Amino acid sequence: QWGLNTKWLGKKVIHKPTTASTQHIAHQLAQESAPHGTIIIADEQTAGKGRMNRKWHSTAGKGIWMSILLRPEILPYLAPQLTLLTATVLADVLSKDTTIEPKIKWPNDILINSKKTAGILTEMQAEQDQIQYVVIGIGINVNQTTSDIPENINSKATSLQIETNNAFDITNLIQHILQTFENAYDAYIKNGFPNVKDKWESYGFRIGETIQIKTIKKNWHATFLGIAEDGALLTKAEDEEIKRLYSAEIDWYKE
Ligand code: BT5
Repeated sequence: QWGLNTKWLGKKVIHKPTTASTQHIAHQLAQESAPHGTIIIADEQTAGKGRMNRKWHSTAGKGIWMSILLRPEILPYLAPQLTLLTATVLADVLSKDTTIEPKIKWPNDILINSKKTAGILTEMQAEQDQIQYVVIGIGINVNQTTSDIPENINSKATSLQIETNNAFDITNLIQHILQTFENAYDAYIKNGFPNVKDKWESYGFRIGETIQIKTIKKNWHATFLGIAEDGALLTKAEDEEIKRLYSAEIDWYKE
């Protein structure tokens, strides 16, 4: 059904018409020793997950709701690089398959015309200094019309169809994503992060601009310089101090 020309990715594909979350299935299969490269795809998710227990709306038949199980031989602290890698894969596929110019908003959003059309959720199971497995969840709004986007997010969310007035073949897009992902992942394992970083920055949202950064203790403004070799957000404050940020809240929409 999936007609993949991949070497290792998607040798095992599990397809569910409906499920709570493809992430749950991926974790279960990972515990049951499913192989590196196992894919779980759902037409509909009834409890799609974002980061930090946020909800991911997964309208039936209108998007790509998919998890990739990986067993990467990298150190656990580098796992966030896989999110950035995945974002470059999605941006590459969207810019090839559509007329759209996608942007990547650090760390995990794909934007079209400044609205979110895809999100990535990376979850890791590690013991000491070893990764047992990583699950990369990919959600892409494809064929939703405006009325399919829930009201509470319709000012900041969009779909490929809304932005292009075209309907897309979901299976074709999945094939293209998996083929592109396999090549990008193999290159990353072989050559490391520098090429991923360059590609990421070529799509980076608001690089060179002033952003507002919020942590529990304070708020400040800084110039967004790009990402560091380890995937952190690189900023320069008004006093010229260069900082790497790992988990601050960024207010991208103001100013
Ligand atoms: C994400 O979280 O962007 C990660 C989304 C990952 C979804 C995939 S689908 C396959 C796999 N299975 C799952 O259960 N999850 C993964 P975050 O950065 O926390 O963004 C969540 C926020 O985005 C929400 O709080 C909403 O504001 C907004 N949002 C929710 N659903 C959306 C949608 N369909 N399109 C655009 N924005 C959405």
